[in-house]
Amino acid sequence: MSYLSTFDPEISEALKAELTRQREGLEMIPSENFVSAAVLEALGSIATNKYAEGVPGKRYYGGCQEIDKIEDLAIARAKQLFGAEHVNVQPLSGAPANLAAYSALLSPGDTILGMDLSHGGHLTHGHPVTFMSHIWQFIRYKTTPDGLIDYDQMAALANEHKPKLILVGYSAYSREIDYARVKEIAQSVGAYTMADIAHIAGLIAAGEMNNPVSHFDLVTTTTHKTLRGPRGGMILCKKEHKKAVDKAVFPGLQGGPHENVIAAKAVAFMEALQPDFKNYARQIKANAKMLEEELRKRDFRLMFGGTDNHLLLIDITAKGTTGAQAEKALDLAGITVNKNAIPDDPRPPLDPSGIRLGTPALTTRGMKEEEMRQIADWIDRAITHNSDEKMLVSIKEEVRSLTQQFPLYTELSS
Ligand code: DSN
Repeated sequence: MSYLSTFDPEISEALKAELTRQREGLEMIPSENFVSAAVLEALGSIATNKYAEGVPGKRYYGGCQEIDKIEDLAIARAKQLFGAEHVNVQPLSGAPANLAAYSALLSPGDTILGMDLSHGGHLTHGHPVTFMSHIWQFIRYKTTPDGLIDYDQMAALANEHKPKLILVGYSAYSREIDYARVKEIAQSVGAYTMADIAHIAGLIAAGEMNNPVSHFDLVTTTTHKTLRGPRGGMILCKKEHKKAVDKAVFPGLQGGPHENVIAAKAVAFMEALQPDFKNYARQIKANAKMLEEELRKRDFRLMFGGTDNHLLLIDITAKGTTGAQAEKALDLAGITVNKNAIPDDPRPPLDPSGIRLGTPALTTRGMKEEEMRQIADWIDRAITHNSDEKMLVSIKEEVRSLTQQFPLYTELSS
């Protein structure tokens, strides 16, 4: 960072302060993680200088020999990780990957059946505030009162609306997904299938959750959540969709791929192929399960009946507070979570009824069940005393001393 601190002290100082924040706090936003120093190095590399529109071996620019090697490695490793027939590693992130996936298989005006946002879906799965919702007609299924995906409702809606695509994969849903059942429903109405595995990609790669890749037409993901790579996206698909997917990404929606990010993706995929990544994924789940148990003991109202993955969605109004108040109190206590809607939430999106929390980043730091017990206690104390500033500051001190036992980025100067 010496060049940066000399040339641009303002940015340098902000980055240093952010490093301190990441080191001293408990990162519990389930979609966040800490990449390795090797991933950071690739991300900050000279590959950012290169234009390489097209795909390896078929570029619109000269000088792509090394870039082709990098992108080919990223593709080969991603195929191996997920058992995919084809992978496009160029999507800039999850939302562009989803847009490209829809446009690869559908025509404007076609119908997509996806999960309601408040039941755990994602904005890009058809929320009316997105531009995509003007291009395609989205129908939404929900979860049952027990908190499981309502496959019967999915089947009934599929029958009624004859969608061209059925979509699963969620950003706030904490249970396993029955891909074979979804495939069956899709086949009964001649629909394509797509899974957005952004949140759980690392767990799937490690064999810790069901893998949709062999059942489904398209699978999209980000690379920066449980997969622990750089911020980015990718699309995995059957060979028969290769051409359509590649064309949809470029020239359909994107220009030059970010090859430094693709290099960092390749490094992260290599990391995920190591035997140790399996232990990491297992521990993410074990930590989430321990948090579930400890929070349940303290009368937290957990949505969807608990967790099978890395996250928990909690109706925090049952504790006499709101999502925004809880997020703020926990922030002051050094615990970062995000406010989140609960199913059919009567409250507004900027101050919903829930909070969402997860264990991938804590697990990367090496924290285990014992730390989860302690963290559940801090969460409870912070929520119960959310307007007691002294209490929140004292929790923050305790949090800081725990984080010192789990050093982060020792390779980087402070
Ligand atoms: N924003 C991501 C998340 O937090 O889940 C999803 O895109």
